Formats: sequence, C-alpha cells, structure tokens
Amino acid sequence: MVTKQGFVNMPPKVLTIAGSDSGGAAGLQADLRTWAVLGAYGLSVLTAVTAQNSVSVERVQYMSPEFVADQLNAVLSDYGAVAIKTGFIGQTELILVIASKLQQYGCQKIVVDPVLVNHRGQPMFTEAVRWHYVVALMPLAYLITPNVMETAVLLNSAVPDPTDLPRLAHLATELHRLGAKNILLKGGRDGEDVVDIFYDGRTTHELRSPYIETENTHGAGDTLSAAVCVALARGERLDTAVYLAHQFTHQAILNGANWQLGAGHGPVFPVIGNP
Ligand code: PXL
Repeated sequence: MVTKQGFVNMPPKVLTIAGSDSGGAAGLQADLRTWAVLGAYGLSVLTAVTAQNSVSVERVQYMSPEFVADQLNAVLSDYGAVAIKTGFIGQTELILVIASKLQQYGCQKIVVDPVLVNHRGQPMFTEAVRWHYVVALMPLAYLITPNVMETAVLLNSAVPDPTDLPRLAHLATELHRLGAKNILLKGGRDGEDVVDIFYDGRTTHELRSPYIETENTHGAGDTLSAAVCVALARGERLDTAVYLAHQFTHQAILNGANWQLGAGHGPVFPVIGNP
C-alpha cells in the first residue's frame, strides 16, 4: 500500500512450518487464514500433507527432509521472516533439518506449537519425536504453546487435572527448567472460564475467557500461535502478544461455535467483524 507520504507500508512477513489439513480447519490453512485476517504476509513451508476431514485423519504423507530444507532455503534466503511458527512436524529427521535451518538463518522470534497429541489427547508420535522437540527445537523457541496433554508428554509426566491451576503453573516452571524460555500452557479450566497460563521464567500470568460450549475447536491452537507470531512481528512485547492472541482465538471459536460444516469437529473461524 502506498501511504499519503509516498512511503511503502509493507505487511510483516511471517512463516509457518506446518502440515496441510485438507479439511481446512487446522495446520497451514488455519495459519494462513489467520494471517490474511490480521494483515500479515504469510509464507509457508510444508512438512506433510494430511488427508483428513472433520471426522478423522485418513492418511499422512510426509515431505522428505531434503524438500523441507529446499523450501526453507527458498523463503528464508529471499523474503526472510520476522516471526516463525512451527506446527505439525511428526518426524525426527524433519525436526533436525528444521532446527538446523532455523539456526542457519538466525531468526529470533520463533513460536513452537508442539503438536504431539491428537484431539482425543492421545500421543501421535514416537518417544524419539518427543525427545527431539525437547533437545533440538525447544532451545530455539522464544515461546512454546503446549496444551495440557502436550505438557504431560513433553515432561514425561502424568496428565494433570486441567482444573488444578497451581499444578499447571508448576508444570510451566518445569518446562522452563527443561529449557523453554517462555511458556503458554493452554487449556486450564476454572468454573466457567478457560485459563491459559503464561510463564516467562519469573512471573505467572493467567489469561482467562469464558468457556464456549462447542465441539468446533479444530484449529484453535494453530490460530493462537499464528496470532502470537503476528503480534511479535509487529514488535509487541510477548505478554501483550499472548494476550491479544488469546482474545483473538476466543473470538474465532465463538464465530464457528454453532456451525455444522462436516459431520464431526468443526473449525474455528478467525474474522474481524461479522463472520
Ligand atoms: O491442530 C493441530 C494440527 C496441526 N496441523 C495439522 C493438523 C492438526 C490437527 O488436526 O491436522 C496438519
């Protein structure tokens, strides 16, 4: 856009390293939708293509590590990205190549959404994948955004009661001890509220919003971490970025809460204004 003064006002460049969801709810599709709505320029590196719908994931076809490296080289050697998020990765070789490229190109504002469990809360990948998240990706992340189940997987501990907020706050400190710089632990519950816990290594903050009674939450985690990326790319402080992203995601869940697009779990839908 050319402004009145004649300066070119460019959108912030953000990159997602993610899987494709053919159902359009999560992954790459959720990230790019969020970024279009928030006025960011979205770049995308595909780790895998999934054949899925609102009911089930039928198949996953992984990209080769070489092809992921080629995609990363292509976008980072030319456009560059002010903030980057990782989503579905699922293979140790892919984690290693992504970690090595992120180091090579020196991006600082990296959000790692540790996609490790399915929506039923079952771990999707091997122990080696968990381990590589901890040793290779977490040290590069500025923020990690696990939900309650993913927190348990990362820490190799029992699944906590989501209503036990002091326990969740403690687990956030454990993730920090394990090497995460900043943690947004999603999916706590307190009566009628959903509570995300943000821990920056010093203080714990609670992000609250009213619980929305719906099964249509597919893509909520992706939308949240994508929205954090935009705020960071615009230069917001991390505590502001997670607050804005939490509110934005709450609205995205509200927008699609009563929809029935497929037979199963519906998507969240990020829009500003009326959907
Ligand atoms: O919401 C996590 C997620 C990320 N990426 C892909 C997915 C999912 C969950 O279904 O399919 C590709």
